[in-house]
Amino acid sequence: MRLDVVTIFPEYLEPLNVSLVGKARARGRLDVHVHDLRQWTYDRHNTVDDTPYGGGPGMVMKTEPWGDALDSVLADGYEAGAGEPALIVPTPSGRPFTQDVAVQLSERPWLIFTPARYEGIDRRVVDEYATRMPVNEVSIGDYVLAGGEAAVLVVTEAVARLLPGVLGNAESHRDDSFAPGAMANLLEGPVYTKPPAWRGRDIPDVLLSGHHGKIARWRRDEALRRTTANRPDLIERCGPEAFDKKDREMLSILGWEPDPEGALHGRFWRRTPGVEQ
Ligand code: J9N
Repeated sequence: MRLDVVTIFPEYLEPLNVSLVGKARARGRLDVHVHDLRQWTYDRHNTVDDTPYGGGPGMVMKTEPWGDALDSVLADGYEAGAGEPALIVPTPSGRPFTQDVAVQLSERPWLIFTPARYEGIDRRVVDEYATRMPVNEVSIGDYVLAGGEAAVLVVTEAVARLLPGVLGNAESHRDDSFAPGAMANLLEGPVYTKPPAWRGRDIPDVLLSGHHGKIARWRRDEALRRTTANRPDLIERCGPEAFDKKDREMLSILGWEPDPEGALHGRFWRRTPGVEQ
């Protein structure tokens, strides 16, 4: 996979040289190109932004540097035989970046990222390149960053670890929380390693029992406990078929019950009124 990043802060992308993404590059799975947007400015001040039409606060990134940068990156990549590009634009106004989106992006040969500072990029840039390639405006969460660079690191790491040969066998991603098909999309429960006693705290006995059936059930119960506590939305949207008898028993202990009107509004589970947990 080829990645291009065009940014006014190329040094912010230094983490792409280390850790998992760095390893993917060393293993030849990723070919990363970081470009300084100011290469494509021609005035004394290397201007990349200007005031918004219609007024308002902040600055808008100008069309010409982005257009020239993207034309140049596209020419380079096509010449190198990178395949079909997709443009990724981090913005708080984008579609949520989820594990499913990461999987889809990991199947593409070439991703071009355009992290913006200020109040974003002149809309005509996105509209222009959308006529030439798929454009994904993505949000990594409901909070506002100062710029898209950190989002590029997030998306890149989520995608890189899905590439064949990047994660070792020991760290494979079949059981990830949010991996399509993982534990019916429950969060992972707690994990433990040696020593068995630490500062007066022991490991749950079941994990030392060697009883694989009981261990699996305990893990599932802990996953339900953590998911109801931290992500009730994930439980609510589970259909009636998502949980077996023992799951439903645990959900009842945790103060959850089937919503009798579930089929009407697509929320099949609700907190049992008046039960604290
Ligand atoms: N999810 C998300 C993206 C962003 C920004 S701010 C400037 C570019 C991208 N904030 N939050």
